[in-house]
Amino acid sequence: MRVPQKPKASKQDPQESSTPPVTTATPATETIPPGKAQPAKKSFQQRRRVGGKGQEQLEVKQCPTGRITPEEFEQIYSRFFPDSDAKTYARHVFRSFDTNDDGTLDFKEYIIALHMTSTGKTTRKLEWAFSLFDVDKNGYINKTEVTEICQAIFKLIPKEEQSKLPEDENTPEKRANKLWAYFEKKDNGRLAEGEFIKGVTENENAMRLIHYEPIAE
Ligand SMILES: [Ca+2]
Ligand SMILES: [Ca+2]
Repeated sequence: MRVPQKPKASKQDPQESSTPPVTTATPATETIPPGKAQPAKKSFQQRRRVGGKGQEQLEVKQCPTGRITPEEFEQIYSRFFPDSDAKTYARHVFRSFDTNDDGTLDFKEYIIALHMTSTGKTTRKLEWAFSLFDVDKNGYINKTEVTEICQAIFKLIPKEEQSKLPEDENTPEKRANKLWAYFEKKDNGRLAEGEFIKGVTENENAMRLIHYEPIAE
């Protein structure tokens, strides 16, 4: 299993902090799911500022454990994808961030998640994308895993939008086939992280197919 580099932002050890600023029990409306690039970063900065102005008590009350459960994570995602089913995708994202496999996201994991997904560096985002696709965390992506994530991505796409997709990517299987073909691997082959990042970086179609960007309203 790959453990992400500890970012500078996580210097503050959650165990030592009596006032974790991440609210989880009742996600505030401004809580942005990791993966939503810039807003997520802003959200964290806002939270830190709020924490710095003496409102820690409120935050702590709302967040007694300082941990996010899969259900809470799904709720956060569902708010951002009201017209589709974000649960499956949220579960995969959650798994990719739950680096110690204990079934919850602690403060450190959450901060790493924000760092991985909101930093401007494409490589860091693609490292995260790799961990998202590596469903069994064995260090390789196979076609079954690509299909699984494509199914989750597909559920994020509102039905109306699905009907407008190109013929060769209008089902999860077609999307997976198209994406897998860009990596030039056999159906029973597997992709290491470097190959995945290189393949996606060199092909904008592959880059587009590994995620779903909601159309801005
Ligand atoms: Ca965990
Ligand atoms: Ca794997």
